[in-house]
Amino acid sequence: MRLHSAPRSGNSYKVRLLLGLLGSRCEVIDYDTRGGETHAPGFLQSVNPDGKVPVLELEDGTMLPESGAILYYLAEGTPYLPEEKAERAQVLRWIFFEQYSLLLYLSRPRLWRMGGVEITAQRRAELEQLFEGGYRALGVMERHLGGREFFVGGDPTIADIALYAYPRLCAEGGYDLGGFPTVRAWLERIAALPGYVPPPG
Ligand SMILES: N[C@@H](CCC(=O)N[C@@H](CS)C(=O)NCC(=O)O)C(=O)O
Repeated sequence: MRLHSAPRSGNSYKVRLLLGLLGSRCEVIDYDTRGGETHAPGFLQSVNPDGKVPVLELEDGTMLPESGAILYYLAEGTPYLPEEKAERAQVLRWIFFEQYSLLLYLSRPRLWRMGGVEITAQRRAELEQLFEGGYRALGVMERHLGGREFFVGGDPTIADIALYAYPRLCAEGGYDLGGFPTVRAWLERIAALPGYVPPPG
């Protein structure tokens, strides 16, 4: 297996984190996403027509894009994906929540800061909306985690891995997790797991 990845990509980090927790090794091929490498014709043709990482290249050469699908594939048969049907559905619920209700709001302000993007009046207005959506999603996580150690069942699953990356990185975009003590305690719980891989610096 090979992981097509980018060094500072939070979505790629999710996969590297799970690989570490599972004690699995995988060749990593890094791309410069800001330099447009993932939109080169060769990448679009043979790795991912969507021009994004992460992509897991399976032993038979099949390309599997989308962090949630990759986590699901890698976790099959491990404690990170429960066997019970209703719990598996809950895992998927949180992976979809992360993609639709959390990811963009938390990742874009970080992306702009990392890229030194000029904050025009229009972008400032957009940032306000992003923070509003992001804090709302963090509130959902805070409420769900009240009285729980992990998102689904009593042990860590790929729901936690999918949800971990961007809240862990969001301070780089200007977020303040001060009002989310339960989320912060959960972040520390994940960071204490054996095999934990630190986020991109
Ligand atoms: N839904 C996808 C999102 C992947 C994504 O947005 N990847 C970013 C890096 S974190 C990327 O490749 N950006 C380059 C681009 O869109 O040009 C996933 O969860 O894997």
